[in-house]
Amino acid sequence: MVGRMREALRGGRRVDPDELITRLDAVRRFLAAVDGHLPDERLVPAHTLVERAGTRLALSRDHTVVALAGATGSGKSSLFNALARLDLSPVGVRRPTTGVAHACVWGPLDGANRLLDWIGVLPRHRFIRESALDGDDESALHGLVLLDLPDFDSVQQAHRLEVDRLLGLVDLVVWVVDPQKYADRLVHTGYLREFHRHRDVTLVVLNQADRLAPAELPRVLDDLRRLLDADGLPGVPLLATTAVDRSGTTELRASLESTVAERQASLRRLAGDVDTVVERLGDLVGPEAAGTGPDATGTRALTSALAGTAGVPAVTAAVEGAYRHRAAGVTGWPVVRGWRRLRPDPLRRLHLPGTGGTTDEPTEQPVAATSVPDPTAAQRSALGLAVRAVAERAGGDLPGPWPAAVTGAARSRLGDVPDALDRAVAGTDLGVPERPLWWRLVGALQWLVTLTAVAGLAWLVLGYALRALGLPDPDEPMVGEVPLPSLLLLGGLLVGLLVAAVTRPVVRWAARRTRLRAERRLTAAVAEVGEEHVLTPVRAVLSSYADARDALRVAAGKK
Ligand SMILES: Nc1nc2c(ncn2[C@@H]2O[C@H](COP(=O)(O)OP(=O)(O)O)[C@@H](O)[C@H]2O)c(=O)[nH]1
Ligand SMILES: [Mg+2]
Repeated sequence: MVGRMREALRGGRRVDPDELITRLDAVRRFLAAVDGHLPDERLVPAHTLVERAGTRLALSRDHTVVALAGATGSGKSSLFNALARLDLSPVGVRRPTTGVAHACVWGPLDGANRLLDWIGVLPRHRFIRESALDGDDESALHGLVLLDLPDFDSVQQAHRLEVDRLLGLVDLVVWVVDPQKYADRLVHTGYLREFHRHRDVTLVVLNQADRLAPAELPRVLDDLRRLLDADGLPGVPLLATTAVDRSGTTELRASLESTVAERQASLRRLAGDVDTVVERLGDLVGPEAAGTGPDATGTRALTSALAGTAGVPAVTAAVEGAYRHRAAGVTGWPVVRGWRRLRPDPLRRLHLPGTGGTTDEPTEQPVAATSVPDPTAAQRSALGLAVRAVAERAGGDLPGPWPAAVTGAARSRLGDVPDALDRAVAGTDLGVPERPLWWRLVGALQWLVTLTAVAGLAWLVLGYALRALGLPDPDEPMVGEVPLPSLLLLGGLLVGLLVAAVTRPVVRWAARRTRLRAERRLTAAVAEVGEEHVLTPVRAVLSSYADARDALRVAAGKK
């Protein structure tokens, strides 16, 4: 019987300490990855586990903390005393309820003391087994720290809370039930079912077996076994004990001896805790990894919304206008150039720095200096929609609270966007030239032909004047059939018109090109604002998600 018992306990999985530590580290990594992205209340059990496991593993691997838990009067204290072979814990008849745990330590108390400090058993409720006589036949239990818990069905809530707290800390739980109350709903639904992930650190004893007729015992044990199966605890060791009889605890003692010898209970307990935590966190990550980040469509839409908000269309229209305005000022017919220059330059009206072509002023200008029109309400809401859309496209398929985290990240720096856009526009070299060489050449040509025409005109006027005054009229030189002064005047005028006719479409074409170049540069600048203020935060959340997912997979014990 004892042999079978040992087999039953050894049947549980072996937990490799290194593997357990790897899994716990993965839970820690998970918590670091999701920090700030997921609601804290979902993470409490994982935080508790990480902290508790770290302490438990650091304290003592040589001790096995076993708790006797059960309802009032089931015989926990009697079993505690019987196992300790001492009358240490107050038994029901004298003191029906105690709100605190009592501990008995087998072996030297030193190492166990820190463990008990952590568990929270007061020094005056700690007992040591070894110093009290008979060293040898107790040596098999060396390393056992046995706890007599308060009743979990106590009328005092403080006692029940204390039981719950202690059940979270111990390595192995011995559930003590008695023939009257073994089917009690509270123990099954309230406790045993909750422990189904801790099957291999759970033991059930039917105490007060002496109160049953020998023929009845197997029937009650069968019935109890059935209930345990229904609790999700199939195969947990189930023993019958009699606390008032010395030989009535032999089996329980043997089973505890093998548990202590194995030194697996604390590891199994924590492994079960990791299982529970991982299972509860399971819905926070999906089966598939998320995409790599915001997609091209969403990004394009975001950039164009940002461009609208930044007033890029107004600036590029001004760029084209400014090019034509300036070109006309330099290449136009000299007679009307001055008049043209009186009209304002469309780009200078925007007070953008660096609009003087190649001779750029420093780009770090005060933001408020530009007069780019403020975004309209429609543009602002278009930007809001684009930000939301980019977040939804990037994180919409993620499980649980993640889509909200992605959207939150996308919007997190929206307040800084207007200033950043102003700086981006102000800092962009729009590439509108002041007086390129070809303008000046055309301008010079225009001067030349105009002067030619003027010279011709003057010559003609002079000829008429001389004739009118009856003075001798010098012979006008002839070019073919045409007198030279008329040729100069008409030719000058004609060539001037011709140069203007040829220049105009070239200027228009060059203005459009300049506008497109400015548009490209501005788009790149506002795209960078989007990258920094919207896409980077989104990517950070997605990468956290990937980390969390990976960590949880490791925590689950999967390779
Ligand atoms: N006949 C019999 N009585 C028991 C046994 N175990 C405990 N008792 C009695 O049951 C009552 C409650 O025991 P106690 O150890 O205080 O139960 P606790 O409330 O679970 O700590 C006491 O009167 C014990 O003497 C047992 O195995 N057989
Ligand atoms: Mg008691």
